Amino acid sequence: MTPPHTDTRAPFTLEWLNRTDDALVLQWLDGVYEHSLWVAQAALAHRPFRSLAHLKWVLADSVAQAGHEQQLALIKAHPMLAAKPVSGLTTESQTEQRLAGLWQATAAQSRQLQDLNRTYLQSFGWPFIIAVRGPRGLGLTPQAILQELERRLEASPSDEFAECLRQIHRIAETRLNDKCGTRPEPGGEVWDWHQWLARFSDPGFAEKGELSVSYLTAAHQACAQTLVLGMRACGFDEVFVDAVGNVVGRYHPARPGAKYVLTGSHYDTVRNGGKYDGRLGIFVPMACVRELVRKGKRLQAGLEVVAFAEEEGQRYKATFLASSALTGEFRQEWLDQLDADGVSMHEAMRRAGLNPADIPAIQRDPSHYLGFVEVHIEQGPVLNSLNLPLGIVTSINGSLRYLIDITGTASHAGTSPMHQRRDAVAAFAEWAVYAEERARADGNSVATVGMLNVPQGSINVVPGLCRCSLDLRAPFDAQRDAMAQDILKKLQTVCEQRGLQWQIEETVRAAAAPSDPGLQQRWEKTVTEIGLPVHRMPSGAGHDAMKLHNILPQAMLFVRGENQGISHNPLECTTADDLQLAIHALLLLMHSFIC
Ligand code: HGY
Ligand code: MN
Ligand code: MN
Repeated sequence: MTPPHTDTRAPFTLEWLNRTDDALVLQWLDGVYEHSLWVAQAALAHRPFRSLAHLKWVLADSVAQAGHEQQLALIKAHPMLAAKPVSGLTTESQTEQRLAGLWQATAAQSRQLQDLNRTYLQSFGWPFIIAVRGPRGLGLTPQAILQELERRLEASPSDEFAECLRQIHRIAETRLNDKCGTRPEPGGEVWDWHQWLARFSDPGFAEKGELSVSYLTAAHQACAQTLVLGMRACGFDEVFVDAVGNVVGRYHPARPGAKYVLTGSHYDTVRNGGKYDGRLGIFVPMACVRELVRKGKRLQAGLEVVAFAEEEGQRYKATFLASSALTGEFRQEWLDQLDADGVSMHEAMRRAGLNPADIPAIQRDPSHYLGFVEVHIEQGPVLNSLNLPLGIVTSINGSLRYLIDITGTASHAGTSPMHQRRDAVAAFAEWAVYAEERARADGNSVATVGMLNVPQGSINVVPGLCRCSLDLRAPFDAQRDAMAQDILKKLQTVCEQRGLQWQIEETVRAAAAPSDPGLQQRWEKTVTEIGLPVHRMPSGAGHDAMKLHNILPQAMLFVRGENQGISHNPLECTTADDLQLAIHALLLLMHSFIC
């Protein structure tokens, strides 16, 4: 019996895959992993496959379980990327390289590709591998491929080995999609929505093609308007902007008066940040509502999606201010905070047409909701290293943030003897190394000085003032506080020993937020229903969910990041396929509420 899917127009059936003898299935899977049928053979032992997502994970995990030599052989089985059709290329590779426009590369690009390939091979001992169809699945440009090749030349051999395997699994994923005649939609459209919203960026970043959207800037307001239009286009029953700039969409339940599930995430970004942090948790539920509207379907629970206007704390010291408004924790004194240009939050709101007097009315009545769920890109390497598209968050780490001034005496760099200096930077350096060591000692705590400067510093002046930030996080508040106590005590000791002064302002105190067991189990059930293994993990990053935690049960779903999960960085990325799975998971979760 010939595989029904050799004609890719035929619908893929799991039943065929699970019921047919090995030889035929292997014939069908041949080519998914380049010249490496052993991967499919290893995967067959894990039948029955529960879904296409499960098949993809089993194949990837079969490679993960293989030894280093077999993995290296798999990498080496791939052809060098070429800017022209070369003999020996598999049909799949030819299709992919053609799709990427590699064969239309300019002569200069071809030469550069050959040179970089050669350098890469000499550096690592295996060919450069990239899924040329890219995270969207429609193909990278030759220029993008060359940029990636140049960037990855700087990686460590171990990171590059892992990245090549990830790229091979991504190649296999798109090949399997082709074989099954499936497309990750609407995941691909949602991927496009992220690119679209990233067009808006603040001055000083936009010109460099970097993404930075701080609270209530022109770019931020353009994002808000785009989200309003997007939610309306998806078919929400109500769409409005509230007094702190949150964009809210509500999709009513089948029965008037039934409760809502609250979901959402933030649309502001860090400076030169990624396109998916926050926004993914807005677009995924928007796509869910659009799917429901297209089917004319109402669920037992309503869905309220909040695009939070501010979470990152970039423009003002206050952070999570938007979700704080929903929980009734917005502090009036925040309105007097000034940004770097001396513009108060109150003034920024006035300029944006927002009325702070309306902020108290934003507070939500918890009795109207079943809970808060947030879908968020992982912002870390775990899911990427496990070849898992989705992860279940067990708890969000507690965090503390401070702004610190270390004050010594500015003096002549040439005439001030070393033993008579009151050097603010030297004091900072001694303290910062301790802070790193103290956090590392816990094993799962983190301490970060993300901002550091010497106001009015000069090259030939001993620094009299050093200004920095401090971000401390740990899975449990007691652990976080013990670390903070030690690190701040050390600051005092260092300053006293060196005869310096110090000032410290706590700007954020966010308690650790364990997931609600019931909501977490619902996420786990959706991931199981999708056919994937359940991986539970803490969140090192803070999220709006930790604020909603104060008034509602909450739980989060993580989506795998590409480029080893890097985040708060323009390399932050996820794929159309993983977005598709996140949409599927949220729809399943929403259907699970009987109320
Ligand atoms: O810092 C955080 O963890 C979040 O991205 N605001
Ligand atoms: Mn962030
Ligand atoms: Mn975020």
